[in-house]
Amino acid sequence: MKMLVGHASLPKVGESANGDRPFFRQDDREQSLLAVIDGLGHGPEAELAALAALRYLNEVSLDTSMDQLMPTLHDAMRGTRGAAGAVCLVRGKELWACSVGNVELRPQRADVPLVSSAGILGVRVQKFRVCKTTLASPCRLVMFSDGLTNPTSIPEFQGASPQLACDGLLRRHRRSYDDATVLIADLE
Ligand SMILES: [Mn+2]
Repeated sequence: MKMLVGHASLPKVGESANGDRPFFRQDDREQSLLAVIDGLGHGPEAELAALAALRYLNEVSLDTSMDQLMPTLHDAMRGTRGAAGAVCLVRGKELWACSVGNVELRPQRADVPLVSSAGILGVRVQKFRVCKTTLASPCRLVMFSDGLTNPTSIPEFQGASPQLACDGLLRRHRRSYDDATVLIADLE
């Protein structure tokens, strides 16, 4: 599926390390991997946890199933402080999604019955709840960390590009006392 992606991320006010990371990757067969990772707390240790996640997400084959990808991501992050995180894998019109802890996926014009998995990536997750659905195009996926308060203005940015919408949402809903990240993908 053709995809237009934007993201915006800021560390907690007064902190230079950012424990939050947005992630997007697409291979030459238009298989896509999207994620928002929120390292526990904030500061350098949180950033190390998020970077461990990104290292794995950058390397994993996009032919990997989500049922395999999530536990392997979890293992790749062991030894770090751990993180919350939402991950979406898109192949054609098929979407697999999984969220551990407080990173939310809010689809627009699509129904994604995702139930959050309890636990902490890299530390302890009992069961990865993977949701699979078929997307009706066009739709928008909005993923954000808990550094944003309930972003009620998502619909107001419906006509804006993913990047402008991310910038606007971050400006409007960011909590200054935590790292904050939003990622938006438009699927055509
Ligand atoms: Mn957070």
